[in-house]
Order: sequence, then structure tokens, then C-alpha cells
Amino acid sequence: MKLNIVEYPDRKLKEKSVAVELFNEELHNLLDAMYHIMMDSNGIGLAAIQVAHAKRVLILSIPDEEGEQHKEDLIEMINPVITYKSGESVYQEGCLSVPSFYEDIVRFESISVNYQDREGNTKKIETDGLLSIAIQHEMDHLEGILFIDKLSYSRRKKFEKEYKRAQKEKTLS
Ligand code: QAP
Ligand code: CO
Repeated sequence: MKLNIVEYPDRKLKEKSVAVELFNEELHNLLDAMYHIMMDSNGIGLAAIQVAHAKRVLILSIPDEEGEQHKEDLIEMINPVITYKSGESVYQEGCLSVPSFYEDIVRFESISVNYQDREGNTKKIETDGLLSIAIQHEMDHLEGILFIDKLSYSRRKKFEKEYKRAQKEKTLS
């Protein structure tokens, strides 16, 4: 499966993803291909809509203290649902679909999530820290929401300005 990252301002990113019902080879091929493009792109999280598949699928690969990502730590979430959330934390987020832009975003500090694995087995995770933030960021993608959609008016204007500047520089080179 050959995948490409869909980038802002592609309207595909605004689509709401639909629940997965079949835990078949096609889903496994998508998950495997998502892993490869995420690693090739230096990402820590990716939702299926970012590779143009509007399915409720996301993957996460949180680096260890040395900043290294391990295949064993890969988390695949199908049809995730947040069942508990508490606290607040701020983290400077980025997104493979919004390259080279980073901004502080407020999220819940701790969450509990019910989801299914690639075989359709029901799982539950309770977490905080970077994994919690990453899950919330990726789950927003399933609703068609980007982190830049959560910015204040002035921060959003700052983004638009930087984006236009980057586009202009692209056309000049
Ligand atoms: C989402 O983001 C996330 O601009 C995953 O040039 C973000 O993997 C989860 C990336 C923050 C938790 C905290 C972004 C790579 C990767 C870029 C990513 C870039 C190259 C973003
Ligand atoms: Co993203």
C-alpha cells in the first residue's frame, strides 16, 4: 500500500472518520503502511485521515527517555472512545499534516480510553503525559479537527501569516 501524507489546507482533513467494522487484512495493511510512513516522516502519531483513509484508526509511537522509538511500544487504536478525562496540561504540538508549525495547545492531563486492537479485541488504557496528549491530538483528527483549529484568533492569524510566507517561499525556489 502506497501512502502519502495529506497536508493542510486539503479539505480531506476536515472529514469525519467512520467506525471500523471489519478487522481484516485490508485494515492490517493500512496499519502497517501507516507505521512505515509515520517513521519515515519522523512522526510520533498518525491518524488514518492523514493518509486519506477516513476510518477511526490511529497509531502512536512515543519515544523513550533517550528519544528513541521502539516498535514494541507502538500502540494501534481502532474506534477509540474517551471514558474519563481530568486536569489540564499545555504542550507545544506539531502535526505531520501541518509541517514546520508548532504551537501550545491545552489538553486534558489524564484520560481513560476504550478502543479496539487490530484483531478487534477491546482494550482500555489510562494514561497521562505525552501519550495522553498524543491520543487527544489524534482523536481530534477522527472528527476532522486540526490542532491549529484550537488556536486563539491571534495565534491562528500568526499561523496563517507563517503559512502564506512559507507558500510564497516555495514558489520562489
Ligand atoms: C501529534 O505529531 C502530536 O512539523 C503527532 O516538520 C504532537 O508526529 C502528539 C512532525 C504533539 C503529541 C504532541 C511535525 C514531523 C511530527 C512537523 C507528529 C515536522 C516533522 C508531528
Ligand atoms: Co496531527
